[in-house]
Amino acid sequence: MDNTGFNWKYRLLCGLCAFLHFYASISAESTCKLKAKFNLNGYRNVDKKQVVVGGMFPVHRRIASANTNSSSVPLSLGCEGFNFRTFRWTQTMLFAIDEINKRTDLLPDTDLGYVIYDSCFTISKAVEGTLTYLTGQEEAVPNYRCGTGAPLAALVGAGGSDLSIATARILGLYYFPQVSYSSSCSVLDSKFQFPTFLRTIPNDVYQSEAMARLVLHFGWTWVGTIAADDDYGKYGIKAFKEQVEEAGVCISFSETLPKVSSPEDIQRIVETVVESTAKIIVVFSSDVDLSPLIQELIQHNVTNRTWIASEAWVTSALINQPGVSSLLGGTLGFGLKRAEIPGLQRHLLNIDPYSNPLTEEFWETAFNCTLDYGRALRLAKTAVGGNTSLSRAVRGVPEGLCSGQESLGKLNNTYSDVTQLRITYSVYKAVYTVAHALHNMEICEPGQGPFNNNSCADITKFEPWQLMYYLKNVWFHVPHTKEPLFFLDGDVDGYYDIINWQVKGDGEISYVTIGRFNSTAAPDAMMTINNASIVWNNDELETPRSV
Ligand code: TCR
Repeated sequence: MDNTGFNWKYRLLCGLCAFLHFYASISAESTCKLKAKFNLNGYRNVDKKQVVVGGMFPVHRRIASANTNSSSVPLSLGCEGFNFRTFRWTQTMLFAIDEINKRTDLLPDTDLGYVIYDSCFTISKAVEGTLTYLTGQEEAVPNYRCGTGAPLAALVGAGGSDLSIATARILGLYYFPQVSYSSSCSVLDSKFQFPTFLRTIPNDVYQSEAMARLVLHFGWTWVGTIAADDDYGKYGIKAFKEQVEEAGVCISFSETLPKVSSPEDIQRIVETVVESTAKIIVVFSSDVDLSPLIQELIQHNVTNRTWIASEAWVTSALINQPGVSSLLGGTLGFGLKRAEIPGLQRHLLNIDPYSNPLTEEFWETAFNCTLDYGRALRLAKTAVGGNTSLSRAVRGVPEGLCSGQESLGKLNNTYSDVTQLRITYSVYKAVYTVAHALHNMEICEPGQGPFNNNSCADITKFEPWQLMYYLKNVWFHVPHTKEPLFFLDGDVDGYYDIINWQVKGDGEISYVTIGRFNSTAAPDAMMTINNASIVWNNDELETPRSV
């Protein structure tokens, strides 16, 4: 029996709430709109139990502008701005699930299925997705869930901290676990407010501390700050400022990046940066929010500054575009622990463009083409019973159309770039966390369980709080890296590579690790920096002064 190609229930809530399924599927009829569908792909291991894991990723960068006309039925807004980096995270979740389903030592009697939502980088979409997930319906009715059979495990997500804060409040009401791969904001550590929130990314208190130590390490006493207009930016920069100000550093300027594109605001920030005598600028922001400012600074030929990067943009291809080297060469920043994930690249390159509308959109955006031609060709092939003479007749793909056979490998796209698997690795760890918690639930011996009267939970119909128990107590080694993973109050240890942007001969930037920060080390050994290996802006070897 083949259960390796097992892929069931893949739903993407994107844009107009279209929900999609992989391959052929069999669905039990019911009045529930988002009924669990089981993709059997011809085969299914009926002996196995099933559990659904939810995933939420900011695959699009924003929602399309709202229709403010209140005289017609309001519709859920569509999304735009496809993000290749975050789409890679989505595919990594599928890869991890597939890997787990193939294993015989982890969850041997249970198969994981998945439902994935696109939060479009927007709180309202994240809330919509969470309610849909919890209730099992397209139009979510709180406190009501359609019986879909397989129990829901946890939600892996939601992306930015502002999104996770919103989703964690809803999930917390039901004591439903959430495991985040990228929400690092310090407020999320409050177990009182977010009782069921855990994360595989370190809390930003460590990053703010590391940034402050970095500034003090080089003796800089005059710095400017720029923060995104969200919880990540605001809390991150606040903690940084408190620490450096206490040590006598003065803040030259504090700017906030607009969430919704605003040329006037960007212009104002450019002027501030240009006019300030501070040579060190600390930026706590996601790459998406920072990108418009960087474009504008390049237009103004700004050089001779040293940028301190927060983790969200330190290795981002959206920021590291051709032409940034004179502005951003010499940048220092904090990157999460990096890992190699064997087999991931092959999985990424083997993606089937026709799986669902999101993969279609990915393909069309990546190759700047329309896939309809390929679809037409396939239909034509089936019509003539697999006879390819028709396809041969129309072999030359007309311009602007693509066949789905294009080579992703040749494209050099961020999506399949596996050199900087940092958040991607965090996604991988989050999925494994859920799998290990479920595994421990599955192997519970009756009479020796952790619940009332030493009872166990039943993996076919457990309560969210029962899974929460196992998640809190999870302890395992992450495959391939052997890194131990466990939570202390839902948080992991703070570890960062300190990365320097060094400009190579061809003008390209390479990320060189010049130091480390480790929150578990003794206070004076937490940060190690190799000063001599740093290359500063404009290829200077001497540390810039900002006093
Ligand atoms: N925490 C940010 C979001 C974020 C992010 C990223 C977004 C992080 N790293 C990389 C895009 C790419 C870290 C938050 O809001 O908590």
